[in-house]
Amino acid sequence: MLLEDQHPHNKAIMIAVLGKPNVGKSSFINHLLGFDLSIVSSKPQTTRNNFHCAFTIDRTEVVLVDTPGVHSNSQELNKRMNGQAQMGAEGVDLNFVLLDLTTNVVGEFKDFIKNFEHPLAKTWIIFTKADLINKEAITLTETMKALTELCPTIEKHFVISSKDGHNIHELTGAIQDASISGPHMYPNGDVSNKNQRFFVTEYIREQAFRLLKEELPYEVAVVIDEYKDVRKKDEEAAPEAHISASILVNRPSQRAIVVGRGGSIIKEIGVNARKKIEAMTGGKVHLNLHVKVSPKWFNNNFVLDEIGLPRTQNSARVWRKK
Ligand SMILES: Nc1nc2c(ncn2[C@@H]2O[C@H](COP(=O)(O)OP(=O)(O)OP(=O)(O)O)[C@@H](O)[C@H]2O)c(=O)[nH]1
Ligand SMILES: [Mg+2]
Repeated sequence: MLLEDQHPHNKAIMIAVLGKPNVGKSSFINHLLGFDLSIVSSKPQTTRNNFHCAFTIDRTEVVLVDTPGVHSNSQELNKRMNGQAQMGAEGVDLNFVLLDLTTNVVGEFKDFIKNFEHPLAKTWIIFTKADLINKEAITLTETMKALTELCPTIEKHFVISSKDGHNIHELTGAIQDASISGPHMYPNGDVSNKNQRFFVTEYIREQAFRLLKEELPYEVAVVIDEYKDVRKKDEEAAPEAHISASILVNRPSQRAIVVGRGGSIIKEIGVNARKKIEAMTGGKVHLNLHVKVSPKWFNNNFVLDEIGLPRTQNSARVWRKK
């Protein structure tokens, strides 16, 4: 019997989606996937881990690797986030470097290259947020010349918008043409190499990014304390999950802000995150949130390992709990 994932007409491609923080990497991925898998916020450095986001177009499987925005920062958390971007680009067939058209794209690209340690293999430039500029007025000839001088492996460029879908169809056609004959990595309909526990922590953190101000979202991490799938006697019944998670903050004063007056903020985080988790699991979710003070968790090996950020070459000797 011919296995569907090994059909001779199957094609596949893995693409790293790279760029500076806030250029629209996760929004772009969600637009191509057709649903909001990856978390998005108006604040930079929302994505912290790299992970696969898979979808198919006819017999072509496209695996996009979402990555944290590349930036320079000496904090251990940020070093590991940059490490995730480098790792996300390892072994891929193609790199997409996203540049936000509302910024100085050549300057931003220079800054990206400076902080991205490895030379880029085959690369396409994706100019994002085209809905925010006058598309008729842009000419990219000089810009592309400057970018190609900085990175000779650039092959193509596209001007897109994840808000109104501008040029997305042309881009997916080009992705299909660039894909290679081979088996699929996610033949059973899985969409990621990360599990539901990971996305639960992301959907809670997404609310923290939306509802908390200034530096606070950057000093928040989420860890799962307990995740229980409740087995129902009736096999047809929708699944049910009981989840307890801790929101870690750096200082006691931040705990009070995250809880909010009369528990209002943590309640809003919980209600919004639960809706998204239920949409993912397709069943009822009981979500219990606690706020814990974990001083300088962003320099703590144990916490960083727990949230899926391994040490990198640039990691400092970091503080350990005795
Ligand atoms: N108008 C407009 N806004 C966009 C577009 N793409 C992304 N955005 C907005 O840009 C902001 C950042 O988007 P993200 O997708 O989180 O960016 P990112 O590159 O993944 O950011 P990090 O994970 O922080 O590196 C959000 O407010 C998005 O709504 C676009 O095509 N048009
Ligand atoms: Mg992102």
